[in-house]
This record gives sequence, C-alpha cells and structure tokens, in this order.
Amino acid sequence: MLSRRAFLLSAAASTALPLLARAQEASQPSAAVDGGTPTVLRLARRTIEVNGKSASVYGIRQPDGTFGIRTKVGDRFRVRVENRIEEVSLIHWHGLTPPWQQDGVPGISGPPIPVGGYADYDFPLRFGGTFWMHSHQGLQEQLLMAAPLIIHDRRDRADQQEVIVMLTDFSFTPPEQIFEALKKDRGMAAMPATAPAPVSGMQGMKATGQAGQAMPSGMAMGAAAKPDLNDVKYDAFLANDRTLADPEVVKVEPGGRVLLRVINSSSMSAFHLDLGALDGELIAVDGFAVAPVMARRFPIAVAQRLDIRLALPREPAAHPVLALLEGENRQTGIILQAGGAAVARIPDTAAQASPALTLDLERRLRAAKPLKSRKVNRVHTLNLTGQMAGYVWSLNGVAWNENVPPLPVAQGERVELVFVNKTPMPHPMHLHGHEFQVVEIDGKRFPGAVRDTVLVPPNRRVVVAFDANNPGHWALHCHLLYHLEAGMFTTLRYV
Ligand SMILES: [Cu+2]
Repeated sequence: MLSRRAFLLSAAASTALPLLARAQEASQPSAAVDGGTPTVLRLARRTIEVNGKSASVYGIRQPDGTFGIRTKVGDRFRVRVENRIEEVSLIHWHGLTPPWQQDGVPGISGPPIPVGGYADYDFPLRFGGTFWMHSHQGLQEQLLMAAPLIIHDRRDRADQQEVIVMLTDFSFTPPEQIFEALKKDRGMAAMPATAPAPVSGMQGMKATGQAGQAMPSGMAMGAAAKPDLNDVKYDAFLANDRTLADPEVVKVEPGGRVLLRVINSSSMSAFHLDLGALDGELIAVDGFAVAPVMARRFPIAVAQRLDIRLALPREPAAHPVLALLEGENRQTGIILQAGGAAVARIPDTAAQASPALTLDLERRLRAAKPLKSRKVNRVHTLNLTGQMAGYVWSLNGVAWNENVPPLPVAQGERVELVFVNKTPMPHPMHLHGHEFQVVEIDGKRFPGAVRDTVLVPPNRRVVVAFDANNPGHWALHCHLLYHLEAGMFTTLRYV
C-alpha cells in the first residue's frame, strides 16, 4: 500500500493534469470538474430475473440508464464514478492505458471509493475499440459489476449496426460462499495441482451437487488428463443479462451489416462464440485490429473481446449468436432477427459438450499494427502455479500479498513476459496499463495479435512483448476471479 504522501507525490509527478482519480468523502461537496461535464457512472444495486427468480446484482449505469459508456477516440475519458452501493468499490477500465493512479485497482492504483463517495477520472483515449469496465474490489465482479466501454474510431462504418454481446456467468450463491466452498473442497482433495490422481467415487457424487456450489470436479483430474475447467457450477450463463429462455432479440436488416462487439465479462467461464450458419469476419481482439479471419466459431477467454463483422443474408431469418461454455454443453446467446422472421426457442443446453479452448486461433492471428521491431531489454518469466489443496493460486510459487516486491521494469524498455502454465487449468493473463503483443507460443515466434489478455492453457508457454511507455504501478494477474482472489496476481512498477 502506498502512503497517502507517496501517492500524492507520485501522482503530481506523473501528470500535468489538475485532475486525479481520488476517492472523495461522502460529506464533501462535489467539486466541478475542470474542462467540461463528466459522464456520471453510478454503481448501484439492481434486480434482474434469472431462471424465473429475481436476483439482486450490481450495475454500472449512467443516470439515464445507459450501461457503461460509448465514446470516441481522441476524446478525453472524463468520468465521475458515484458509489451508491453498500460497500466500498473501485472500477477498472479494462484495456485502457490511463495514468496509473486512475487504473482502478484498490491498494495499487489508489484507495477504493467510500460508500456514498465518488471519484473523478480524466485522461486521453489513445485508441478505439471494444473495452469494458469492472469492479476490481473483492468479488463484486461476480455480482455483475461490469459494463461495456466502447471507443469508436475510423473502423466504425455508417452502414453497420453495432450489437454488443456481454457474456457472463451467474450464481444465486453469494460469491464469498462460492470462494469458501472452493477452498474447502479443494482442501479436502488435498493434493497438488500438478499431480494426477484417481477419481474418487465420493468426489464424483459431490460434483453433481447443488447448482451454484463450488464443484470439486477438478480434484479428479491431473495434468496429464483432460484440462481442469469450470471450477464453479453456475446456475446460468447470461448474454446481456438474459438466458436463452428469454433472450435479447435484436432487430437487424436483411442483407445488412452488423458489427458484433463480444465481451466476456464472466468471472470464471470461457466460451466458443458460435455464429451458426453465418460467416463472421474477426477484425479485432481486445480492441486491437488483426488481419481479418473468417470463421463461424471463435474462442473467447475470460476478459477477452472479439469484434466480428457479419454480412447478413437477404432473406428474412432469425440468426442466433450463441456462446457455448467450454468443456460442457451449456450455452447462452442473443438472437439477430432480420425482417421480422419467427424466433424459435433455443435450449440452454447444446446437443453435445464443446471442447476446451485451444490456441489454434491465437497462433493464426496477426496484428494489423505490430509492435516496432527492436531489441528486448528485459524478460520476466512467470510460472503459473497452484495448489488444489486450499485453492491456492500463485505466480512463481508465491501467492500475492503486499510484501511481494513489484517486478522491476524501466521506462523505455521493451519487455517480454514468459507465461509458463504448470497447472492443469487454463489461465487468462491480463496486464494493466499496456497493450502487449503475442510473440511466441511453445517456442515458435510469430507476430501475433496485440491485445491485453492472453489465454495460457495447461502445460503451454506463451510469450508477450510490451513497451514500458506508461510509468506507474500496474497489476498483472490471472483474470479468473477466484484465482486472482487466491493470489495469482503480481505487479510491475516503474515510476
Ligand atoms: Cu487462473
């Protein structure tokens, strides 16, 4: 934790802006924001319906009800976040490159926003694309404290309809209970994450237990067996807050063009986006342009985004856009309804289980604008490590705590991060404050996608490169919520 004094000093040194993100006490009068009116984002409770039952979740909305923000490149990101929930909170702008004090990680970027307080943000938007925002405080993300953050740019076309698809996993069980159950079940299994183990009948029975409870299925699998997926057994998977029993139906033009902006805001779940009979043209990942790839199915790990262009057939028809949970037969999605075609009910279970996500697409992706070729100044190797017993997740064997020193980096360096997954679980790794380029998979170099979150499947090695061009104290972590909470987290620092 930074002292208040260190925080202010470094904040003052790192930016000429008069404005810094700072938590304000509820009693303080609201100060006018320099240079124009900020967009207000309110953190509040809301009620949604899932599987016929009402659920109390969080939301990030503007006063007019708009979820998140749509803005454009070149504009400043000028936002006031008001905390109207019953606990402290802080919002991270996933994929953006703000001054580090405005990055929204409690204890790293700054203090959380007190109950009833607010924080102001003001920084330039360097690039456009599909981004998102979510709470980095505790387990609030599991209660849907997340929203789209769309930055329009030259890639947007007047003749295409933008459709946002926000995917998430939902449980009626409170997240703290899910986490406790994971730790308890894992503790009972009492074995290291890297060792194969026989299936126990008891565990097998338990794995079919109550929905929403942590499922010890992973206990029964070793590194040599199939990957350990889906730690938490969810009650539902949502696309724009709805299940396939009552999906969002978006009216589109027959023969028209659609830009799908798919955001995986799940806490723990990866999907295959399935376009059915439609051919999709993938034009960006995590907001950054790639050489277009045509396909009907695309993998999307936790926290990743896909921008996919569709050219719809001229005939009226209903086109489901589905997301299939990896490794299982559950699915969610929305329907594109062209020309008033009838919309058939789609079940929320698929005929068969989908496979685990692979790196097949990742290794085909090529950045439209790769990083400039230059000498690598520094390499950090991060072994992704874990211990099923007690649900401990770590980097290089260390579960993060405030005494872990930040990884050293110097301004101006080209840095490579080598992720080596030593566990039977896939981990989507996310670096704050910088975009990186995927430059190697399993020893094979290539000029891959520029992005902010990369999947590292079990026993694989993935290398990313970035330029240290945004000094500060930055988080680097697995984006699976309960892994992050358990300690698969570190920081890097150059200020
Ligand atoms: Cu992880």
